[in-house]
Amino acid sequence: MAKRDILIIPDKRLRLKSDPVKTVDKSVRALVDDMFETMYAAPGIGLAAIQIGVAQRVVTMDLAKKDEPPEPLVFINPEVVWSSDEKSIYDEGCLSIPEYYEEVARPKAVKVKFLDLDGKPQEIEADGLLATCLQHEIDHTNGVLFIDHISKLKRDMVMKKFKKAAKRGEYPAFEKDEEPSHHIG
Ligand code: GNR
Ligand code: NI
Repeated sequence: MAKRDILIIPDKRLRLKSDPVKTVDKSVRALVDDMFETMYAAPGIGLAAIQIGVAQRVVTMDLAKKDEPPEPLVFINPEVVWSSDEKSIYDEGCLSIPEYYEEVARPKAVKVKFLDLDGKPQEIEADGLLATCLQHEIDHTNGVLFIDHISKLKRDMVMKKFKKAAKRGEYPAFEKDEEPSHHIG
């Protein structure tokens, strides 16, 4: 088990479309272990593998409250197969966009098919926070971030702030942005 660095925007890897897992083998279980360690340490309620730089369609989640026992959930190759017309609004955050929160409207309920850790096909119907989080994580597997669902004005402001922070080296896990900075400080 190892805690991994979480990629922060504008890291381009966050825009990759992840590959489906072909076989749920030991290497996938090792990845899931690292993802839980990273997610619990952050702390976050969900994590997609691409957030630690692995472009595979693997998601971990734990929606248990602090005073409740852990409820680790794993979704491999998750896919929305039905979503409600009714929308719900949730104040979302993302470990790859630290300390930024904004309201996002998404389908209130979804049906998601996925593989479990035994490689067995499963399907769940979710609403509430589970539905929101599943959609947020499935977006990550497709290179989509929650700021893609807010206004362009807000998204541009967030991107600008994080590009500037990256140039200043404010986040240790930051990858260098394209242009070199012309000055120090
Ligand atoms: O920890 C997280 N909290 C959260 C809150 C509202 C909606 C979605 C999330 S997921 C986020 C962790 C994360 O970035 N997962 O990709
Ligand atoms: Ni996220």
